[in-house]
Amino acid sequence: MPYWSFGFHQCRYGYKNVADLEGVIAGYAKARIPLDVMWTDIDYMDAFKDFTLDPVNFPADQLRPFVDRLHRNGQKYVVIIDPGINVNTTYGTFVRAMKQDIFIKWNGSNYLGVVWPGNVYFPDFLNPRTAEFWAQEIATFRRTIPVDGLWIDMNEVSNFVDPPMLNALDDPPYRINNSGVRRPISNKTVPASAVHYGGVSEYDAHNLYGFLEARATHTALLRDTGRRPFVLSRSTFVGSGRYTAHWTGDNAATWDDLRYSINSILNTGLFGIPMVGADICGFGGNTTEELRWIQLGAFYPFSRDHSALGTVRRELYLWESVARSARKALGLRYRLLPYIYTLMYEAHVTGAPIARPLFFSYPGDVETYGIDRQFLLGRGVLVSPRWFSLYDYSLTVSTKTGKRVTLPAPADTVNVHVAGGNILPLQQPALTSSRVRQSVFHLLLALADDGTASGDLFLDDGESPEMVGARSKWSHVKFSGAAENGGVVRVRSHVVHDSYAPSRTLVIGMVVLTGLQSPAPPKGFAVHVNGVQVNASTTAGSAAAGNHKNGALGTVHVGGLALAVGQEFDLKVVMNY
Ligand code: NBV
Repeated sequence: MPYWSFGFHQCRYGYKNVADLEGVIAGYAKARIPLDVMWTDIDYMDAFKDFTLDPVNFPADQLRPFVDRLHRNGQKYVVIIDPGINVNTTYGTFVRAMKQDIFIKWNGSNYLGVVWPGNVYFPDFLNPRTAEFWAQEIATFRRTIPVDGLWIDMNEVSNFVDPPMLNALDDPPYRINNSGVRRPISNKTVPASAVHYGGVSEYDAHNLYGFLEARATHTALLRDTGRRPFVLSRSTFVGSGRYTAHWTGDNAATWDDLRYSINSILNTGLFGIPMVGADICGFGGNTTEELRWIQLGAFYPFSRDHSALGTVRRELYLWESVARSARKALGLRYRLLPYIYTLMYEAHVTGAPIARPLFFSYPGDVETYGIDRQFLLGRGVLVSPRWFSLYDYSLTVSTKTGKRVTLPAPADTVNVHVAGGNILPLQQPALTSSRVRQSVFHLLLALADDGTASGDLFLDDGESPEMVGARSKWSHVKFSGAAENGGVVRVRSHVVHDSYAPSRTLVIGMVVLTGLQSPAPPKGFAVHVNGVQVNASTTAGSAAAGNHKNGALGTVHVGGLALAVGQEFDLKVVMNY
């Protein structure tokens, strides 16, 4: 996933026109809430036809300058497309598709369904010509509106009509439970007796539709932009994580759905799709100020606010208390971006999810198995959202040793903790991820009981197609820290790979040590970098070490440093107690 896609996204079904979009972006900027990506749902299309623009509300001569302005501001633009192609001989996309003969067949001709634009045929993504057709349409559309990513919806495939039943495939001796009712398997989709390229039946290929569309869309974007694509798909299958992000579909603005979003994203991560999120604030129904979903959603791997047509607006700046929570939670997310992006790298090379259930890190602790109201980002960060229980207004969490502790959870705060033993690379919060990328790093060391900590940083340009490939430029740095006798803490970096040039100019300006066994503030410090003492008195900030108590364990800030990320260093902090 490209780096920018880890920023915050704003969407809604029902944005009226380009001015409406402009207003939302201005609202975020004015409230000083980060916003990386603006989205548009089916509202931008002309009569819901893919690759067209509503000539009145989203005309090219307004939308194009709008997207150019977004880009100049370091922001991105994503729009939706649906698979069904409107059967309409005045519609270029349809005419070209017919010429290529790429639609799903049924009973001797193209299968006719109904979706937003009315009558539609469905592209058959098993047909290699379809991917070619799709890529051409996307490239042509991008000449008018250079979207940065595509959102592929309705790809189960969703159909507004129930197809007639032709043969035994359409009515096997079992039914599906669809919205609580037992229905034939073709309910609201393409008939199971429909036929794909190579004679493959829909019965056999049904679950692959979203996967194949995601792959074709990913390939099309890659080919047209030369950059790492961003695709968001509603339907997925095993392997989809290679090509697309996923959101959990139409949830509701309720406390229950807020809660279920956690196990949904954890499951999806374990299924091999690390980039996942639920619609923040809830899609259906009217959200409330109190729900303040962003306190959780700011820590989904994919963080997007989205809502349904006709419901109350829920952009984060609309309520002052929500805006405050958003600045706080998203501010932390943006500081954590280098850590989260490094987790994307880990997901890419090992398959480990970004958001993980606690048992993923603590399989030996059976107490963690049932925990679905907290989760980990990587192995280092624990997110504990806040719930209102009618019996207990505070949150209980279990520690590694199985002890339960109660944390205060004031309304504007979401509990997020770093686990002892980790080193987190942090950057400075900003309103876009592109600004964050240029800022100075802080290294946060949370020492474990045994006084050690370790962590990773992966850096690249955030958009080259391959994260680690023969032609890619990237840097991977491993950090380790250890408390030694006599009040000494050593922090070392080991450069595993370094071909990304900015690693030489990006610097670590501060190292924060927490979890020091002696809670008493040290009386003095000496700081050495690569064996040379840094004179603490040279400037006020130079190796200036402020400190404060953190619970029973000490915390020390060592500021005024300028350690190039790509250069190995050995930092020695001597504390005199
Ligand atoms: O395109 C409209 C919606 C979209 O906002 C939502 O996120 C999708 O899950 N889409 C479904 C079509 C059906 C809306 C009722």
